[in-house]
Amino acid sequence: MNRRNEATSETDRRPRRFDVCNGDADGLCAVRQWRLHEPCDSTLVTGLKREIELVERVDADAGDELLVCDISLARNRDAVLRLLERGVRVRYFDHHVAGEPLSHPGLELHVDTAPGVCTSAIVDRVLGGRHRRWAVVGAFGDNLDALARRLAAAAGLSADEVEQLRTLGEAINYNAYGESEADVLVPPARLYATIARHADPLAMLAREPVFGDLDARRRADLALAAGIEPHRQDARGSVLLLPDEAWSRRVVGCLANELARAAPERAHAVLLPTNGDAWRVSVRAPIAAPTGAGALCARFGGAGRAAAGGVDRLPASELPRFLDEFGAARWGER
Ligand SMILES: [Mn+2]
Repeated sequence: MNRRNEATSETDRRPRRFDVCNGDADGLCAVRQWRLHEPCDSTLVTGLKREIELVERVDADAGDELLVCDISLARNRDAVLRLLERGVRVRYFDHHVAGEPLSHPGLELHVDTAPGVCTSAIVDRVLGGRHRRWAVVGAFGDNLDALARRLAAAAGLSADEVEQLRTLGEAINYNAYGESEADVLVPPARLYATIARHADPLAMLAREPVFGDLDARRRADLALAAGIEPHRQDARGSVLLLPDEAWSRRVVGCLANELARAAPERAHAVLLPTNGDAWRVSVRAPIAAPTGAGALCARFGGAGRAAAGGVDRLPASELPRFLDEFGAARWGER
């Protein structure tokens, strides 16, 4: 092999950078923090909330760099390994169940699956709180109220500023939910283009009307959901079956969070009809006992973290078994 030619071709090609993240507030705010810390031209790879296996969409080569935020390593493991073997460097931040430990000289891994932690907070920790306001937005987006308020207090934010960042986090999170881009107001990749124009989320909220539009639409969708009676409800849990409507598909994530906050002693399952006689399921463990959601979902082919999980496709025939296991779940046990 001609070593000089190899060296020339390596130096001729500038390394490319890819930012791969979930399209929700936590994912986008994690990337925003890192890119404020290390600005560069990079290609964003993101999608709707339900799109998790994003690393396989990246066509990177030796010398290229990947930043991956807020998507499960367990679901992206093979694609990450393939890129690492190709000589791509990968920096990975996440709080979802990661599966077997993965170690490679090209991999910098920051995974923390503790309940009460989100990816934006992990990035905040690594950056020493340099862009903390974005971490507050991400934490509110993931419904981690206590974490968000702790970060906000450490950043010296006023009560009014905290409320604004909460509205922002919830609006960005809401915008990631849908079956297709037709369901959402702005595809998350386009929303990030707006976010990337701003260093400060409070200034962004004041100047960019899209976030007020998202907040208004979110409230309207929640009002529609409030009219639906629970399918099952007792002191330990509540199950809501949504109709097959675009507003249902948009509101399902923030509805689960709102319900969880309104009844913190209860677990919540929100189910949405999906293609072919099946349900898409969102589960929230009780806020007062925030473990067991991911484990329950995993028994039905889904995934998640301790406090929140989901099943992409629960066949309708499996609904009775899901309702039984949801009702019998021992929340709060590790
Ligand atoms: Mn997250």
